[in-house]
Amino acid sequence: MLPRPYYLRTLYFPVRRALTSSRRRQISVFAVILLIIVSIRLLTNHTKPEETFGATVLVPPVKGALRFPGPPTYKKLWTWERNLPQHNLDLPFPEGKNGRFVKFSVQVLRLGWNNCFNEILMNTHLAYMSNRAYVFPPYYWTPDHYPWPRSQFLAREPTTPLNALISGPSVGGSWDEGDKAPRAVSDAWFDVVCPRSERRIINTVDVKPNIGWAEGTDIFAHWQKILLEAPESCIEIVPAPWEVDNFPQVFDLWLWGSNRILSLWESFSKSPTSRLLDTSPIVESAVARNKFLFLSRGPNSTPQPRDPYQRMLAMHVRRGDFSKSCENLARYGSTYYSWNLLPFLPDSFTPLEEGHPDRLKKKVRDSRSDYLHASKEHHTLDVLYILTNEHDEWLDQLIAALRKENWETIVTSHQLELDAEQIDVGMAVDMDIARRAAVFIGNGWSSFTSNIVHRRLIEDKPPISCRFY
Ligand SMILES: Nc1nc2c(ncn2[C@@H]2O[C@H](COP(=O)(O)OP(=O)(O)O)[C@@H](O)[C@H]2O)c(=O)[nH]1
Ligand SMILES: [Mg+2]
Repeated sequence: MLPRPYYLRTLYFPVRRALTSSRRRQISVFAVILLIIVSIRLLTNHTKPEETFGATVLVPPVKGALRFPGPPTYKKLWTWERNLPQHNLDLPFPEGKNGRFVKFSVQVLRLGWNNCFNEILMNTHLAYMSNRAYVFPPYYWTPDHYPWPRSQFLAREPTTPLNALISGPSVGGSWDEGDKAPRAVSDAWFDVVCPRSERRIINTVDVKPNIGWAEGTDIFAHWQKILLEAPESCIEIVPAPWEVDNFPQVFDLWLWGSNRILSLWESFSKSPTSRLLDTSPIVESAVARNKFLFLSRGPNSTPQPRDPYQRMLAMHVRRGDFSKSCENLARYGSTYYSWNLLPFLPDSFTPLEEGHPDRLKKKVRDSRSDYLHASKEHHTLDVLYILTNEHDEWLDQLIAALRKENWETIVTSHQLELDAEQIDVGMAVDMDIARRAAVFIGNGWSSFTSNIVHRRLIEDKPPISCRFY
C-alpha cells in the first residue's frame, strides 16, 4: 500500500482523534442543535406552497411565528421625509419660521390604519381650510395588526413613515398648481419650527362641549373659525382628560359612525386633500409587480378589455378581529361606517346578518350582473380578487363556492409576492387593487372599506360599482 500523502495524514489523524470521547460528544450536541434550528425554520416558514388554479398560493404566517423577510427599516424614506423642501426656516409665509401650523395631537394612534387614515385626511382638509400646514405623524401600529410578531420588532413600538402608505398633500405633497397653501410638515419638523414654548395649546375639553353632537359641517366650521382667527403661528390641539372624553378627536368615532358625517361629503370629496390623494410609490410598485396574477386566463374569444382592472370584481372579506367587533356593533345598534352610508350608494344599511359564504356568493353574483346591466359599454368581469386579513376554513369554503360561479381567475391577498416594505404596507396594496377594480364589494362597517369607497368615488367610479354585504 502506498504511503498516505502527508497532508491527508494530518487531516485524517486529527479527525480520528476527535472522534474519541469529548469531541464526539461535541459533534452530537452540534448535530442536535442544527436539527432543532432546521425543524423550527421548517415549522415556522410562512410560505407553505399550495397548488391552486395552477398557481402557487402562499399560506399566511401562523400567528406569532417568525416571518421572513423581517420588518423594513425605511432608513432612506425616513431621511427623505426629514428633508422635505418645506422643512426650511427661510421659506416665505405661510411656510418657514413665521408660517402657520396646526398639530392634531388628538389623532388616534395604535389603531387600524384606516381609522387613523380617515382622520388624517379630514384633519388635512381642516388645516388647509384654515390656511395652516397640517402636521403629519408616522403611522403607529397596533401590535395585533403589525405583520411581524413582537420577537421581530425593530423598536419597542413599530411605526411606518406615512409616505410609505400614501402620497399627496397630507404627507407633504404639493397642492394644486398656483395654490399657495402651506404644505404639510412632519411632526419632527414641527418640533423645530414650533418649540413647545411658542405653541398655543388648545384642549378639546374647551371646544367640544360647545358643539356636542352637531352635524359634521357645523363641527368643521366651528374648528375652522378657531384655527383661522387665531393669530398664533403654532397651534397644538391636545386631548381632553380620558374621564371627560374617551374619544377626544376633533372628528371622533361617534361622528365617523353616524349619518352626521355625511354633510361633510360635499366639501371633502371636492377638496384638494381628496383630489390630490395618491398611491405611494411603494404601494404602486407592489401592485405593478403582481399585475400578472390578474391577466386573463379565459378563452381568447371572450371580449375583454386589455386592462385587467376593468375586468375585476374585488371583494373585501374583513374577518379576524372583526367577527367579535360585529357582535359589538350589532349590540350597540351601530350603522355603517362613514362614506359607506352615502345615500346614493345602492346598498343601504340593514341590521347585521351572518356573513355566510352562500350570502356572499349571491352578493358577488348580483353585483356582477347589476354592474354589467348598468354598464353602457360591453364589459366582461372575469377576474375576482379577494382582499382579506384572514386565511381560514371559512375563506376556503367561500373560494370553493365562488369557483363554481364562472370566474376564470380568482386571486386572494395571500398570493401576492411582496418584499419587506410591500408587506409592511400590505393593507394599502390591497386597498389600491380594490380602488382600481371595476366593481368593489366591501364590509359596510369597515373603515378599510369606507376609505376604498372614498377614493373610488373621487375617481368617478359609478355608485353601482360600490357594494356592501
Ligand atoms: N392586507 C389586508 N389587511 C387587512 C384587510 N382587512 C383588514 N386588514 C388589516 O386589519 C386592519 C383593520 O383595521 P382598519 O384599517 O382600521 O379597518 P377596519 O377595522 O375594518 O375599520 C387593517 O389596517 C389591516 O392591517 C385586508 O383585506 N387586507
Ligand atoms: Mg379598525
